[in-house]
Amino acid sequence: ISFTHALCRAPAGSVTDGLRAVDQGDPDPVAFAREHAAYVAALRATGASVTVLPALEEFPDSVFIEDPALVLNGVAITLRPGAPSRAGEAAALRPDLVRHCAGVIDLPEGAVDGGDILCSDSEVMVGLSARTDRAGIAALRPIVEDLGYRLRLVETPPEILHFKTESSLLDPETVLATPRLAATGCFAGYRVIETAEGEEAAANAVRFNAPVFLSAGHPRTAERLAQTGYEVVELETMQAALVDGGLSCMSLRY
Ligand code: CIR
Repeated sequence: ISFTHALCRAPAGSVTDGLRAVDQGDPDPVAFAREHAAYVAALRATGASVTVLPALEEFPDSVFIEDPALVLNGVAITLRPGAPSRAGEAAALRPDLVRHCAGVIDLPEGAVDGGDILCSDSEVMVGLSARTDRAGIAALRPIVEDLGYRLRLVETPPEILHFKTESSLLDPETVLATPRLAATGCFAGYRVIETAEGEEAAANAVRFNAPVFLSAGHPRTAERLAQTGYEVVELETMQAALVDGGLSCMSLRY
């Protein structure tokens, strides 16, 4: 939850071709750029140094920079995104990871999307999903353990894109999650704050230094967090939501 740096990637015009489970219309690249700029500004306002990498037109989903890599203790791991149209994003990002991180390790096989990885201080939870398979998790395990973390395999319920679509870490002991993900029992040992009914999309939040960034339009969940003592800052995610993205997907935090 305490970060000095973030890497983001500007949304491409081709984000209109981004993957989505249900089509509710294409995102508007201009509005997306505006939302993204507000997101970057909000991260910077916490005092972090935020680098915005140039848009990659050949990868419509590349604004969701969290999926092709994971940074642990300043060391980057290039992942292997499970969607064919996104597989090349890790190689495209790699030179920037070399420049900005203390080292780069490549996941050798299998499929893992960063959106399926929830990190706390001590453990890295990795959700099996349509994008993340057992071979990828098995390959990731020794890398994560070498970096001093425990890896725990969890299940992403089949109707959810990514494990973190419906969960985020609020502090070392506390997770924000949807009732359906919490009901799987995967957060045993953590305090769980559930999103309010009808506000499931709020679960993809980001604790980044002092504030918790929450997707705008989820007033009852915002209220729950504020009452628990968190500083809540709301950010618009309407464009990202049209292509199944949220707040955590748009940065690599370290
Ligand atoms: C995709 O389907 O891959 C993108 N349209 C959305 C990725 C969202 N990323 C995330 O939850 N980490």
